[in-house]
Amino acid sequence: MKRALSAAIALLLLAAPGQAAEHEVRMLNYGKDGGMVFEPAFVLAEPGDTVTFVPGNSGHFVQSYAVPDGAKAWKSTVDERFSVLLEQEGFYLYVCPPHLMMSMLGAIQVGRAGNIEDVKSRAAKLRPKLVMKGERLDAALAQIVED
Ligand SMILES: [Cu+2]
Repeated sequence: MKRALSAAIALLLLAAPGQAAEHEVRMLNYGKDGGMVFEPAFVLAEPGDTVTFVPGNSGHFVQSYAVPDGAKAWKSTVDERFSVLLEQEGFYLYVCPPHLMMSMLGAIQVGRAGNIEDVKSRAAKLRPKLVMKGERLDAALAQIVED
């Protein structure tokens, strides 16, 4: 039954090409767990989807920290909306550089996360720079959907 359902869903997905989703992530001074956050901090996307970072408060921007091979790194301008078209499958980690110490960071998975090992080794280098709420990085990595 479960398998039949997944097959039906897969068929639906195949039957609807070009239905790229648009995801929105807000940059906030005060999130649900306190402090500066990207909300939601994790987005599960498909190739062709777009993520738009929206400033909810001022002083934030977004810079990629780890991207899959073949994907372009990105960096936005402070206080401006910024969209990223996600064409490359894999796991992406990003940060708000001025608030890195407070673990203002997030992650996006696009399709299969074939670059997990690379992301984990990059994350190990990032972890010591996180003074407060470093567990957010662990939480981001815990979101990796393996298949
Ligand atoms: Cu920030």
